[in-house]
Amino acid sequence: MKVGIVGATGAVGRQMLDCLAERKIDCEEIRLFASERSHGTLIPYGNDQLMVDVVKPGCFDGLDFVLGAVSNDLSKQFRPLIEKAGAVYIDNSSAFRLEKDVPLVVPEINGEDSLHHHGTIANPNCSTIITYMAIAPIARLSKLVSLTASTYQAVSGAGMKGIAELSTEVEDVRQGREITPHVFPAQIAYNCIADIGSMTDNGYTTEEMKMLNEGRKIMHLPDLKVTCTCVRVPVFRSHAISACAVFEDRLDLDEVKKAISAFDGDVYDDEVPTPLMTSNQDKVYVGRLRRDLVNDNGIALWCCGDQIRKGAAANAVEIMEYVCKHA
Ligand code: 2RA
Repeated sequence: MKVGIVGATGAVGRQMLDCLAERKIDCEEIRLFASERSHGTLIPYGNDQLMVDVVKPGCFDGLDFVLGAVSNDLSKQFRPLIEKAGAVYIDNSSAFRLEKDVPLVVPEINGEDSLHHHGTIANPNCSTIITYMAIAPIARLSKLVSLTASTYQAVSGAGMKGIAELSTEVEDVRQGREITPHVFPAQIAYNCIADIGSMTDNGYTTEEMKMLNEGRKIMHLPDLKVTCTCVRVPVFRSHAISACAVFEDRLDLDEVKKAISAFDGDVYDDEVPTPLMTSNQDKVYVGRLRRDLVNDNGIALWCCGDQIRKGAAANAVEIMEYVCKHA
């Protein structure tokens, strides 16, 4: 298999490369692409080092898959070149996620959808992936009717610059220096910011609307009702979500726990999962399962997952594996 990664020097791009190595994916060739600034950079891969190139005419020729970890604008620029070269584009941007002909896939939930692609497959938003990984096994017991969620999102969701901003601000506070946020809309050190993405007309942010729109597509539930509040927290890695889901039936909690434990990619944990304990691994941890005290058919839970891995890079690599295995 010949694989390319665009945006190879960012947090997600680097993790994609690590996932290829960890999963021992048999790659005959790997081509890394990033901006002019990173041209010539060497990135370790197993016992080798791979050199980063820039995107130029013909650079995708001969590749089977291209994994994308670039902005929406760049993704729109690269998609036609990748499709023209005959490679399958697995895109982590939000540019095409809601397009009818672009499958939006979490392999454990709707892997089948990836087989109906027309050249591009979209990776869902990170907090959306982690939340529905927790909800999907329950939705197989009874139809999911509605979801109310609050997210606690790590700074690395905003990439390397998000990590740098939290580190710098913690030091600035320690030294008594004035804080000037650049990446987040307010100081993130010792703070929480309920403002991720940009504001939309209905008072919800773009990040919050992804939980609704992407959730409906992944779950094949066009009428699913979702209310979400997305919050940035001073945590380096791994997003956490508090979710309350209402189903058509009143479910037995032990059955629900069993279903979550049996679901590929999930771990049910009677201890309370935390971002720290769920960082740098690919599973989604679910805990605090209990009956909702507002809705008779509601279930409340807490879940955590590494958003650079399962919320982005690992999910993209899993999509590639799924397509290879089933195509
Ligand atoms: C965030 N949703 O956490 C983004 C990453 N995809 O900001």
